[in-house]
Amino acid sequence: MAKVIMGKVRSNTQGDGRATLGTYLFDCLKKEGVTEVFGVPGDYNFTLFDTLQQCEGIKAVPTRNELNGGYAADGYARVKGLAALITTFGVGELSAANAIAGAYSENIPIIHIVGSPKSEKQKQHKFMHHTLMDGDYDAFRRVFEPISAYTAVLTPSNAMAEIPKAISIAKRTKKPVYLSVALDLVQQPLSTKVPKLEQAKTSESSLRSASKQARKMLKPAKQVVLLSDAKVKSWGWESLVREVAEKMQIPAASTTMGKGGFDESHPNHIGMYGGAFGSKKVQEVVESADCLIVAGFVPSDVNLANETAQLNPKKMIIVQPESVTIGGQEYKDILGEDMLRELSALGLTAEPPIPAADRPYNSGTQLDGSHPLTAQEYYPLIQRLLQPGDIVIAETGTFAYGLSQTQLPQGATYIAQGGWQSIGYATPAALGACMAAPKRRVLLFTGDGSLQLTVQELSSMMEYGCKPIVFVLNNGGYTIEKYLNFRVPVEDQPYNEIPGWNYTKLVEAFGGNAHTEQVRTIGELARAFHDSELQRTDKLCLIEMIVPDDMDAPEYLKLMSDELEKQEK
Ligand code: TPP
Repeated sequence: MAKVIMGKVRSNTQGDGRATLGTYLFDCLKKEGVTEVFGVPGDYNFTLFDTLQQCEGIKAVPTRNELNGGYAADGYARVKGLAALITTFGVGELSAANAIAGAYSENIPIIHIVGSPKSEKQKQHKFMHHTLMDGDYDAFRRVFEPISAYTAVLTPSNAMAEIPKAISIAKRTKKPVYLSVALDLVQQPLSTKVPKLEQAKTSESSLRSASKQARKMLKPAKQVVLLSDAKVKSWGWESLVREVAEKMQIPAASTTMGKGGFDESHPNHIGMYGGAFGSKKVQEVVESADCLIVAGFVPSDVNLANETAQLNPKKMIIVQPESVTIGGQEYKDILGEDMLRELSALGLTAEPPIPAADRPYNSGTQLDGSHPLTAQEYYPLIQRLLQPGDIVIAETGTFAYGLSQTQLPQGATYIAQGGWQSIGYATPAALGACMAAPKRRVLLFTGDGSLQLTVQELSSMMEYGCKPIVFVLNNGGYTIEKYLNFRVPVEDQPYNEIPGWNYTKLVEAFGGNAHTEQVRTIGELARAFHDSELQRTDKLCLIEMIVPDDMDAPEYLKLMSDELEKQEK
């Protein structure tokens, strides 16, 4: 990695060998495997950055703005399990609020650290820059309260209690936590002992009752199906859900938000479930099951395909991180992982053979095709080009819906903001993913409109030696929005058009050394991918996919748009 802030000279203590608030904070993060901290410096967080600069084994990764820093932290946490972000008081932290709220919504743990003005100034309620000029120093912490699992204002006397507590809450809830610290307190020595933290655990009696009830529902069931949803990924249950399907010999499908949580190359995986918008075959299997085990359920409009999903709660076993609901009855104080292990151990196996998988993109694509790019052709091609272990990042827009229907190879990590859907997320998230796993291949798929929000992070990626392959879908505007606003003819939606940028020239403007190609046909896309594969060993690659038909879109999105229009009438 070139030029990332470096400076590994001193140990993580102050001069006299004692830990300071700052060194303790970064030591705690390091113990959790966080070795990169995203963020933007400011005069209220200089002591945080200066301390970080001197810590060994953990470094700052500055981003071009705080929103991007938050998204990068999110992408990093999706690969490494936990991330950290440093912002400055008011202006910096509020810029990161969208990313933090997204992480809250999507169950991604981020330790958000805010540097605030000197404690004396705060006590005296002075009107300092970056404040609301009303002396209220708690205003921004309150902004973060509903979008963080925990907030605390650190001092040298509470840091040894608050920092481990905040990290433990972030890990348990998989949500962001907020820690603010005054500029002058970061380098002060600590003055308390670490209290023992309570860990969440399963109530044995509750688990026994749930297990008995589950057996009652499962035993007479003829067709049992597993549905793997969003929280499977956040809570790291990938191997547990696979084991349930294997031990019970049942088919498994994934929801849109849960994509990638169940190994899609596994013989029990039958495809993606998307209510009326997705595969009819998968819909039939899931909805006709007489017992449906749903792991990590998030009953959102995205997952329930705008309420077209027909899932009967009376036939469902819903396994959540700290509870289980069976046929509508909730059992509290059960860790989801314990319930999944229990289901695997029940010794119940299904009779019928696993139905054949439905993969919309398994049809062949002519790689030498010389006609203009269309979704119908490029998604099957993309699916063929994916490799085991890839990190695939899909931006909100037509790409997210199209890519949700691909079959991922084994060991692939799929990153998308399934529910929060903030455009601009994917590019900085790709920076985070590259930092978290420098040896893995990272493929970023972004629309042109989304890229225009957070494009600067291409420059961070080149600066720090990241080598993703970036696919920019140039369809000249917000195509997905044109599908979703069916009330008005497309010609009357000039607000859904965007300025035409020269995407391949961006990398030059950002001062980087990248390999770029512009492609207009499926044959050119296949060749560009092949070239990028050779070039990406030492540089970022950017492939601009020029699609002449601005209404070209994947089938899933078309069905969704039709259904939404019907529902509106
Ligand atoms: N602002 C934010 C921060 N997030 C949003 N989701 C939106 C606005 C609304 N929105 C959703 S998708 C989209 C917009 C504006 C357009 C995406 O366009 P593009 O990236 O070009 O993808 P395309 O659909 O054209 O493939």
